[in-house]
Amino acid sequence: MRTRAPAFLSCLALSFAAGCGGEEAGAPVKIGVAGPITGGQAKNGRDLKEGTTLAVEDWNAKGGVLGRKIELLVKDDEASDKNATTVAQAMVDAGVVGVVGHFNSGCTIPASEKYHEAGIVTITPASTNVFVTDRNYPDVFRVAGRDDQQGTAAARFVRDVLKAKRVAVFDNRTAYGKGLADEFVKGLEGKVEVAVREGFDETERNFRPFLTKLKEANVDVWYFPGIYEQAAPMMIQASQLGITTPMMSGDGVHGYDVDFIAKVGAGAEGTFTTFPDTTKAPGYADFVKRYRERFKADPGPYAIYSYAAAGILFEGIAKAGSTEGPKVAAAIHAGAFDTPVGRIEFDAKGDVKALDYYAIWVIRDGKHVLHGSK
Ligand code: ABU
Repeated sequence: MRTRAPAFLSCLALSFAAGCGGEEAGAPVKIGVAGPITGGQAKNGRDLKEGTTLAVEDWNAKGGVLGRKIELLVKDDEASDKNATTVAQAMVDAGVVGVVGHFNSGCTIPASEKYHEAGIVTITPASTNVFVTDRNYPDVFRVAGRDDQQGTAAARFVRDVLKAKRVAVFDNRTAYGKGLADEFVKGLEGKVEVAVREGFDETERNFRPFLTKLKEANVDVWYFPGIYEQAAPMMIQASQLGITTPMMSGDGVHGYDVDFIAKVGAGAEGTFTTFPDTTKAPGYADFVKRYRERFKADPGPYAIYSYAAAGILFEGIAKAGSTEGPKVAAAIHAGAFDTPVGRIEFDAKGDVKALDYYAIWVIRDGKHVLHGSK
């Protein structure tokens, strides 16, 4: 396992040119953003990269942080846990102060082990598996919700609003997919029968055997908490098999209109998802306007969270008056941050305090709309 060289050695090497502290005076403050920049989840990676880029540009326009420019390193993990640890080591070697990322829980968990060992702050905008913060690392934060919150919200909806008697649950055996499926089942509290429970790899694209079981089981709803790259072919195959039972999914599908709704077409109508209602957040409209101006495209659902995560990292550095990870982490724990998704304070684990706001959405007329809205 390669980690950052002990601080005193770096200091010794740099001291002739730059003075102690391990950093050249006036050199840019390096931060990283990592996620699936390419591959089947590139839309997720784009949210992270562009949300963070906008925050870097905003801060640099007002002078950077600690009087130094911010330099952004973008690294691609292709949604693979193995790549994520390689990327993490590259970030450590490059001397980043903090990382916005990763997207996938299965990447964030191993990558943040490396960041934690090296004293680098991690703020994930999107990884919702409980274990990300349940390790209680003082330097790991997330601005997204947790899958125990999200799974419970989905289960309550299925149980109490849809009044389902029988459900099917699929998962793709990833930290996110299996973790959220388990939380959903827990949230049903034994009051709804799980008639089908199937798992398959995240590379699977032929869902007909599983969908056939679902059809035969005559369930009221099926739950697949995966990413749109699997959920889209699954829904297309369900339509081909004549399945009209509604699907419920989570934040891996919500808001990915081009990659899910456009691909699936009419078969996507009536699909439920869980995602916070960021549209009501005080800074949402301004963020969307500025993002569109900058990138000539609509932001995906996690772009605003990536912007928020980056802003918190920079403000943490400013409040700490230092780029040393433990000081920055302590400043983030102690602070309250006004972001476009609202005011954020962290609990001892690194989760957003008092966050329990998953809304239920449904796809209607080719758009995600709040369930129950006109
Ligand atoms: N929470 C959306 C998908 C990313 C993940 O947690 O793996």
